[in-house]
Amino acid sequence: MGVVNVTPDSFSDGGRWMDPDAAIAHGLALVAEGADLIDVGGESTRPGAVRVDGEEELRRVLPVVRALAQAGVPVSVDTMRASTARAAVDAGAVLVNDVSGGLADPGLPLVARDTGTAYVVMHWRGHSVGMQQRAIYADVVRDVRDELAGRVEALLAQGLDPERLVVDPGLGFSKTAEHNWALLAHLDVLADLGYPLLVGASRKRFLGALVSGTDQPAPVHERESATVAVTALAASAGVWAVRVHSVRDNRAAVAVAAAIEAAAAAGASGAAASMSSASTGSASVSSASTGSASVSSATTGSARMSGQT
Ligand code: PMM
Repeated sequence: MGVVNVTPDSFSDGGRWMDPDAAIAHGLALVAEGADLIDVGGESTRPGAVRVDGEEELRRVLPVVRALAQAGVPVSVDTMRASTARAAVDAGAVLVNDVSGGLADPGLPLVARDTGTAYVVMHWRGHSVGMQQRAIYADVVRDVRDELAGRVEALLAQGLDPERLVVDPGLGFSKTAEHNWALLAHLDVLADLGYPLLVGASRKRFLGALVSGTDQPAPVHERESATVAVTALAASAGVWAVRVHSVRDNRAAVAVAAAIEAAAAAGASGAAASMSSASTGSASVSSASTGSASVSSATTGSARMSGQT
């Protein structure tokens, strides 16, 4: 999933794609690099960001969603507003990426329900202002899993189609670096919820801190290699998609994970005892990607995670 933020203030690409023509060209360039899906957003969600009003958000995203959809690109709309989601779906978006998981605007999941659009349920505890004060967990992996399970249950009660849900741990949203790493270390626990997983680590602050080795994170443009490493490991863990700002190298990382998975599976059929642990490891990838088939086809027509960036 390639990101196009039509915002002046996103931490990574803020201000670069405010002009609709530039945003559309960028989306097409990401597709040329290998993206299967383009996520278009008009509101920054970085820590401390102030909300943009609905009309302005719509003004930013709609021409971009419409043009990309008309060009045949599977488009996702990154929004917390029902009105924006509705207009974007009417303009051709095939997925609604709600970082609030239905908490910011209870009408938003209903747009997905009523239009049969796929829906991303991200783990979220509140809006960007004050978000990091909510980064308090007894056990972050268990708490995020349980809170996501609660959201999924509520969404199913609202009538959403379980075949069209994707869950996302929401890295960086009310989470410290330590929380993000713990969640990445236990993607299997989140996959056990039974839904395809989306992971958005791209260029985030915790990667900048890792690269610099200090409290002062490395600048955004120096976080790409770490992003690609996360992508390889997340793909190997069986995620459905990664949400990234730059596609080419992340696409290669997904291909590496898929090639190793295929080799492990081939080795397992040769039945050397020493291969059994590798093949067991790959089994979860296969089942996670099998589980994602319906969402993949709902959004991109693509069969499995190895094609998703
Ligand atoms: N992160 C951002 C925005 N939208 N959506 C999902 N599903 N998951 C994420 O982790 C996520 C998101 C913030 O990053 P950006 O400012 O670069 O878009």
